[in-house]
Amino acid sequence: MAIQEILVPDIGSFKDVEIIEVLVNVGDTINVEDSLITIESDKSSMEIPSPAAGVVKEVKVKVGDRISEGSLVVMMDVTDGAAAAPAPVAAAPAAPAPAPAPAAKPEPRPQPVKSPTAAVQSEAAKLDFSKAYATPSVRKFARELGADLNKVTGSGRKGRITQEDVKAYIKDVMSMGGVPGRGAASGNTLGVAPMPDIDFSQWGEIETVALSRINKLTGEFLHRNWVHIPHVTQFDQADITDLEAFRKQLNEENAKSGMKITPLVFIMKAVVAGLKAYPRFNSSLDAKGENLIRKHYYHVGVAVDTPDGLVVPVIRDVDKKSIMQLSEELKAISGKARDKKLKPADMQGGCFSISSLGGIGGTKFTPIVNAPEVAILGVSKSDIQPIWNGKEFAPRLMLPLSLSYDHRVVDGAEGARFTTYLAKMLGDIRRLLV
Ligand code: CAO
Repeated sequence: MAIQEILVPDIGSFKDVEIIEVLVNVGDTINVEDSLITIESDKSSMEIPSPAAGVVKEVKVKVGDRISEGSLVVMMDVTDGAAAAPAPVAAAPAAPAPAPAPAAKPEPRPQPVKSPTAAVQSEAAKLDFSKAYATPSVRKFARELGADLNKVTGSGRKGRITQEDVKAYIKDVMSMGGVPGRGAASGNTLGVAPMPDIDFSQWGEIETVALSRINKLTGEFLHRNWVHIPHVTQFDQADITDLEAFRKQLNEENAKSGMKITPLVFIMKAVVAGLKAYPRFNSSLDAKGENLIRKHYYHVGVAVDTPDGLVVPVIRDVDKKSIMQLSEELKAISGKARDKKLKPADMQGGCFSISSLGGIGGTKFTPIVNAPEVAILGVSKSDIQPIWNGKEFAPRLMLPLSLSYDHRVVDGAEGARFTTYLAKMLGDIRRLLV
């Protein structure tokens, strides 16, 4: 044991910066890399970690003091001899972030297995929070709950992440049926090298734009589903020439009411017919992957494009609603989504999702299954094609369908049967009545 001065290490271009937090008290037992103080410049904040383990004997700084490299922070009764050289520091940039300096990435400490949440905590312990703008107590809180701080949007001063922000993030993740921290951690569990941290400004002018909360959450779920679900996408097309003529007629008849019917509502009805004919598509795998939970209700999620990102509100009991009711509900719920008024419950309980890009364009795409559902239908823009009718080529309006499904639940043959069935229903919508 020896009393040792703990000094501010090399902190790059930071000089004469203000201390905004003192994170230790006399008598505290400190481990190597525990943060001692937080300093803040105009652009970012930074935590100064302890290069040594021991007991704090004297705190030599207070909030508001200004420090530079070499300033004395604490006197410590050192128990771990690794103290001699001050450790490099990990910067926590505020938005907009400056080009990050190469940051030391402390090895995560092993987490004792104590509770059912230990696995999630241990995954969170592996995450690198060095760029998250949060105090040590908030970092600790996030690790305890297994939350990935990199995905939390800060509401504090200069975008600092508060404990409340972590709680709100956990609430959002849970309400969408997820596990905090798992999304990002899943990349690590594959043993894949992390994405490199690149300074793009070396090649030209750049700007940094923060992802919205929806972007972050959606990204986490898409990543999780992409990694966990063995996807197959089946392509097909439906002849909607007659359906389109009927839809146009309905729209003309309803012109005064202002109600517009799009192809999507007919597709929803055809999907429900498909779910009834092929019930494996209306199921979910249980958590152990040993049983299928078959649903006897027909709630369909519809992907809605909003300025803040993709959301998938659910329209309930599609089997029990008319084309007009579905049109009204689709209009209302997509409006609610774009006005950011959806509640978590509006996005839960779906059996199957539809992602329609038909109003935009494209010929086909491969949507990602919206787990715990087992399939999703992508719809692209219809166009007129020459179709052989046995005697000649006739111009027909063809609708491209892209069905992605979880291959653990649905076989390829069943996938092809489902799209063939959809095409048959959409080709002659009278069949939806049978
Ligand atoms: N082929 C050709 N035209 C189509 C079409 C199709 N498959 N689907 C819709 N259209 C037409 C509509 O009839 C409408 O035409 P008019 O204005 O002439 O009447 C126009 O395209 C716009 O339709 P819309 O997009 O407003 O309405 P919708 O009912 O088809 O879709 C909604 C509603 C909320 C699903 C849609 O607005 C949306 O947000 N789509 C994007 C979904 C998305 O981002 N998916 C990707 C997720 S990642 O997998």
